Amino acid sequence: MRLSRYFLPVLKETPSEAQIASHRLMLRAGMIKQASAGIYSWLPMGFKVLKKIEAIVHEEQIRAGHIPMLMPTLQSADLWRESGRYDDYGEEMLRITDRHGRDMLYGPTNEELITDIFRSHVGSYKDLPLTLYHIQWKFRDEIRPRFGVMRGREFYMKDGYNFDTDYNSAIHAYNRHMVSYLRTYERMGLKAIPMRADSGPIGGDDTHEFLVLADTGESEVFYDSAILDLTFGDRQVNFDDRAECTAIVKEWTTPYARTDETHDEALFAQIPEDRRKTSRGIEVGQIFYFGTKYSEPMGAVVTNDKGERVPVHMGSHGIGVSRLVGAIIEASHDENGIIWPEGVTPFHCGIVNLKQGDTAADAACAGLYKALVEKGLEPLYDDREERAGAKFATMDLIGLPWRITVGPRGLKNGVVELTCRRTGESEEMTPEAAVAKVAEIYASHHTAGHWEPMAKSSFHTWL
Ligand code: 5CA
Repeated sequence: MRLSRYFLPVLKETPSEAQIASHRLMLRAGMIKQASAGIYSWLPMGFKVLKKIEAIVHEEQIRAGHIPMLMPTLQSADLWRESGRYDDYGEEMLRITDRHGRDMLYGPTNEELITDIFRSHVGSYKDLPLTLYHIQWKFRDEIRPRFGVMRGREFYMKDGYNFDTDYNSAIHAYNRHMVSYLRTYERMGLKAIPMRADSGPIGGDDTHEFLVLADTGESEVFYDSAILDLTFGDRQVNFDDRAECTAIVKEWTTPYARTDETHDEALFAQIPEDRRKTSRGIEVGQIFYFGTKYSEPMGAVVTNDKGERVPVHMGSHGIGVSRLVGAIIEASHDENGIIWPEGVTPFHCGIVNLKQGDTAADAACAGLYKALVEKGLEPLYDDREERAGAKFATMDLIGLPWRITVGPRGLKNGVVELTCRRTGESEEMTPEAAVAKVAEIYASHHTAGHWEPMAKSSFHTWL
């Protein structure tokens, strides 16, 4: 993409309404524009990051054996009356009446709708286990929408629902989700810690939230710092293997980690003092096992292997896709702007032409652009008639992990400059060497167990 042809409405001033770094930076980098309180338009660069995050979520869900689908945003109130949640959900639910006077609502989550689909089509244990998920807009009329996309009213969420014949298989589904979430967040460059939490309006006893540590997080968390040493890395997991998933869950849930809702001072006190940590965290996902809470009242039953009709055991599993855009920035920025992790960056590499109109510089930039594209990468070429300082400031603000700077002086010696956004370190090298190095960095990122070959699906083709 050439910057002169893109739509990147960067703001010079720091918007006064934004209280936290991610909100400020998303506005300044022209990623979002508020449409009304807690509701945002996603401008091209914000949309690109959102879709990159969505693609990782899809890939990891599919890898774990879960099946994508799509449910609508508007739902009929009747289903929610069946589960009893129409009245329980309260003011957070946006209620709408259609022209026939029928009660509708903008879905805050989808347990009822998915249970209705299940009961209409599945009747035997032979069709289980089954996990269906979708990524769809949700609406919760939050009393205090704030921090930009972090606590929106309209937000984008992955919600998955497992259906199993008995407790043990449902717990395997719970564990499988935990394992796939660990992979998912790590691919986005995040450390998200599973913490025992409270289930709120979704219900059930077993629930973990995934929290990214950040001073601006809304949750208070307590943990054993030993958990920070755990990494998922490039281990290959057989998601059908119960023992393997259980072992990984045990590894991550043995060190103490809880939100304030479930915090236990006595247990906490047993951790060696230097490892006892209190901090704030951003909740980027939550998994629940709630058994037959919805299947029983809504009649989602299957015939088991003894010929008995039993309600299915269910759980639901959410990832805050739009919140993640803010959470990643919160975890990865400096005073000059965003620093995208390689896994979610909107463009892989920036190209800055220090002297637009100079024949040699223009040609070198065009050559770099072509070479990067041939390596399967997407560059953003700043080809505007701007001062070098302004171009660098824009690149730092929008946070592409790598930048190649091209100027007539360097070209006389046959070199360009490759700069790492995270460390600020620059190195001079030939254009060919710069392209090879950037390509190598992304190739190793994609193959380090994070992106081993999968059947290409339609999710990849248009990103
Ligand atoms: N049905 C369950 C699991 S699918 C559910 O709704 N879980 S949830 O309430 O925990 O939401 C899942 C994730 O959505 C949260 O972990 C959080 O990351 C994100 N989320 C929740 N509310 C908001 C909001 N107002 N703005 C942005 N993201 C949100």
